[in-house]
Amino acid sequence: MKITHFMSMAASVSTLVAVLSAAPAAADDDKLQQLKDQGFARIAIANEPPFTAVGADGKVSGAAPDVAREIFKRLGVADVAASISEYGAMIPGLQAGRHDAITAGLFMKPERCAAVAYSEPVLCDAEAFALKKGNPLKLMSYKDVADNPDVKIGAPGGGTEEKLALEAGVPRDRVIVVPDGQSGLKMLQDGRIDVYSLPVLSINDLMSKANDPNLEVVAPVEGAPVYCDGAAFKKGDEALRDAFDVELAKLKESGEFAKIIEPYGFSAKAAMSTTREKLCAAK
Ligand code: 6CS
Repeated sequence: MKITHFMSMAASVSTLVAVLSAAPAAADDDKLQQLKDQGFARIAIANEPPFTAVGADGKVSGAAPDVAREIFKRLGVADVAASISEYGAMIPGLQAGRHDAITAGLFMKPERCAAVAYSEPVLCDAEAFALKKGNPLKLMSYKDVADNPDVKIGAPGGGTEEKLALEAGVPRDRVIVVPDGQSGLKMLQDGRIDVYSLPVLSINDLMSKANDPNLEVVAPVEGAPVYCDGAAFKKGDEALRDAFDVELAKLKESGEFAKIIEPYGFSAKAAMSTTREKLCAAK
């Protein structure tokens, strides 16, 4: 192989290596324009009031979609189109391009922050237990569940409560995946689970509608953190996320953010007193 040919070969290989190693996650700076042209943003929700809700008429509401709808409107995207997903399937769905954003109360945690581009905080809440009246098993924490080998806990698949239970030492076969609130209540009433765990506002919403005198709420669950969600965007869509954050900050500043979320029971102050950086770093 002549030197010149070898050198040009070597040069092209090193150039190729340089290009590949420098290539950022495919930044999609015109994602916002795509959504404007599309006329709506496809959002993932769980249908867990008051975070997210789908009415009998198909209307999407809940604090997270209401905030997202208002912000997308200000960005020139006319509306949102929601699809219901299990929490554990939301991030894979976003990464596969089935959603443009997750606006569902998907709490910020380091492992999730590594997988998506979160906005600044939107909805904060503590964790709760729904259980038998009088709390006969004296369940105040996920550790109490772990310490009693007879106790079965229900929680959303891929959700925070499932992870908290497993981290507290509850064996996998005593953590029962519950697809939605109604199912969780029924399983509790039928004795298939001894405790059902969701965020406080979700449990309170369920219990207020169930109006079952044989059940009660323990809130907050001892030892569990207060979590906050943000809207979650695909890695590479940081330009869209940043545009969302600009409008979110204006909403917070003007008081309109509080007007949207506080009727649902959420605290604007809680979301405004923390940041994505702090929440994504929290252990
Ligand atoms: O982020 C989560 O995993 C949790 N968020 C809500 C609003 N409900 C349950 C879920 O596990």
